[in-house]
Order: sequence, then structure tokens, then C-alpha cells
Amino acid sequence: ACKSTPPKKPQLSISEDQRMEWWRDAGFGMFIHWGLYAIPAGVYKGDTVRGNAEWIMDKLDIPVKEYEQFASQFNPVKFDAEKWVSIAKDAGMKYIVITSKHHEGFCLWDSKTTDYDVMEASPFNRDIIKELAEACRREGIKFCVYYSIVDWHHPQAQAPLFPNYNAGQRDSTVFNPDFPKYYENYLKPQVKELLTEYGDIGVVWFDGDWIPDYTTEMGKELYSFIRDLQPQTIVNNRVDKGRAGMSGMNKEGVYAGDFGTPEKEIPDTGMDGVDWESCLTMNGSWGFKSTDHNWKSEKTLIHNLVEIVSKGGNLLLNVGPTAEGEIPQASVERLAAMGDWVEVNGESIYGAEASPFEKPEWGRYTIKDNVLYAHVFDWPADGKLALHPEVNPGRVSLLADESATLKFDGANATVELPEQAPDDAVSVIKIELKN
Ligand code: FUL
Repeated sequence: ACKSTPPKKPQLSISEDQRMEWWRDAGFGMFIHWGLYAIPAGVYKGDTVRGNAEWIMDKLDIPVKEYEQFASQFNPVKFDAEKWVSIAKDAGMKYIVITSKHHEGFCLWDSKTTDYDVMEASPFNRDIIKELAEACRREGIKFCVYYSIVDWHHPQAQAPLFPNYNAGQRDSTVFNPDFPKYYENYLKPQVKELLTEYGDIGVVWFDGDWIPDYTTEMGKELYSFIRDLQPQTIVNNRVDKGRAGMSGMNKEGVYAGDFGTPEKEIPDTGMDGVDWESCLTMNGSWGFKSTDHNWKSEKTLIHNLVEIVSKGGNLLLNVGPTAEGEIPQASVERLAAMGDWVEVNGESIYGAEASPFEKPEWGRYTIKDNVLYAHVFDWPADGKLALHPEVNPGRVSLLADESATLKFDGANATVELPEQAPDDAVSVIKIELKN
């Protein structure tokens, strides 16, 4: 029996479980994709970008000098950090992750490392990260930052130009020999600013680990760099080169950050002992896209939240504010509907764990301590909800009306339901367990 021992993680001043506790309980957070790309909003010189609007610089081959012009137009006068945070809070979200710098390279904070930030390059001249961090702190929401390793603006991080094109296209398969300098003298100092000037940072959500220039060693170093700056900060798996989705999250000696990041997808199943978070969009794009009106329904989004929590994950749901600084109305409406649902049914989400039983036909289960929650997506026409045979119910009630006890028919292992589902999207039955 020769069990290989996993490599030692860096010395932690608090345990991983302590560090992860708030995040595991939170269940639901807001992703904010905001940057200069909100100005073209997916359309440039008559061309519409396919897919993600925040990729417009790359997808439409906009030369750096031309793209930079957006900075001088960035003036989101309607930006109101307090308002954004209250939209998140009212939706039942417990944390906010904002793009401090996306692939385009523009920084939303007052960085000493560059002039390509909201203070120097734009007329707005307000530190967005600071205002949002402070509003979060006032409202009891955990403040977190996304940070892109990829930087299409920094000369030492850009992929080299294709030699034979004049349109400014870059060959992203080729290394930039200066990338280690960018990593050492720009990326790390920027991350340090974010972790020293803005109070407690809940999560650093890295992205862009796929570029050829980034190495596994850099990722490991970055992970402990953050641990040294703020021991309680959680780091996603994309700090590690070539990680995305659930990959590398088996903890069997694979060094891959603290949680997995399935993107625009909900994994078929969770993984034992592995923390993960699905990040989802409400339409098809992360960054604001003026032409994308293909919004998911409120019902779908509530189903997504329940499904994710029933598999042991978190939902990080995205909004892409406009260039004026507003969260699109379609998103605001959906978040309000989710908030209404969570207000009634939140106890089945926060602190709840993955279902101990396989998926029932009518919906999903979550569990918390000695209470099982049955999330009914399809209300049974005959009024009888079949529970898993191993469930040993004590009192059974509806979260929408806890005063009434529902009858459990032990012979058939069914709960007798009222005729009407109390909620169009998902109604939750609270089952206090006897054992
Ligand atoms: C991806 C990025 O390339 C997208 O623009 C977005 O930020 C998503 C969450 O991660 O890898």
C-alpha cells in the first residue's frame, strides 16, 4: 500500500474549511462584467461581435491605439455603487465579483502601475473598485475581484502581431518573450494593490490562465502571494495554468486553487469534497451587448439556482452594466423576481448542501442539518408527492406557509399537497427528519 502524499500547500494561518465557510453558505453571488467594452456594446463600425461582447477588441481585431480611444469616452455618470449593491442584496446574493481588469486591460481602480485606468485615462475620474468595495462593506456583502491574466493592452503581455497582416491581428498561439516581466512588474503589483488598498477581498477570481506565456509555477506563486497578503481570501482554480470548469478539482495532489469554475454550464453532478461555482449569464454575453435580447426567464434562473445548490455548488450570476453605469432593466427585473423567491425559500438555499438522494422526477432536494427540502418544479396533478423511500419525515410543511402541516402517507411514502402550487417557479416543502 503505497499512497502518494499530496504536495504540501503553503502554510495557512486559517484552515481551508474556515476560509471557505462564508462562501459555502452563501450559495448565490453576482458577477459584474464591466469595462470599456460596454461602450461599443458588441457593435463596432457596423460589425456585430459573435458571442461575448467583452471580446470585441480581439474578435473584431481592433488595434490597440484605436481601442484605447474608448477610455476617453468612458464616463458612466449613472454609476451608483449603492444601487448596484442593493440590487444584488435584494436578489438574495451574498457576494459580488467585479472585473477589476478584463482581457482588454483597462483598470477600474486607481492603479499606480498604469495610466490606462479609470482615473487617468477616462473623464470619469472615480475609483469604481473603491466605491463598490465600500458600498459592499456597508451592506454586508462580500466584495470580490475578477482579474484577467490575459492583457491585450500591455505590450509585454500582448500576443505578437501576425507578420503578414496589416489589420492588427495577433497570433495568440505565440509566446511573448517579455511576459515574465509583465507578470513580475505589472500583474503582481496590480494584484497587490487590489489586496492592500481595498480592505478585505472575499475572492480573487482569476481568468486567462490559458495563454501560452503563463506557467504552472507562476500560478503556484500567485496563489501563495495572495495567501500572504490576505490569508482569508479565496482563489478560484483558474489561478492554475490550464484550469477551467471542474478540472483539477479532485484535490488529489493537484494544485488548483480553492474552487472549480464551470462556465455557462451546470455540471451533471457535483464532486465529493470539491467546492465549485457555476458562472452563468442571463442572456448570451458577459459584457453588455446591445443586440442580445435573448434573456433567460425568471423561472429558468430560479431552477438554475436550485439545481446548482442541490449539486453542492454556488451560482455566480452575471450582469453587464451599460456604458452609462446602469444594470440593464431586463437583469434588474429578473434579479428582483429571484429575490422574491429567495425571500420565501432562502432557508433551503443558504447553508444548504447537496442532496443525499438522486434527483427525483418532480424536482430537486437540498439538505441542511436535520431538514430536507423538496424543491418541486413540477407540481403533481394528483396532489401526491413521492419522497425517496429512505426519507423518514417528522413534520412536513410548505416554506410558503409553514403554519399548515402537510400530511405524510407512510404506506405510500407520499406527501399530500394542496391543489395549487404556491410558487410558479419552484415550491419548497420542508421535511423535518426524524433521523
Ligand atoms: C472567460 C472569459 O474569456 C470571458 O470573457 C468571461 O470573463 C468568462 C467568465 O471567462 O473565460
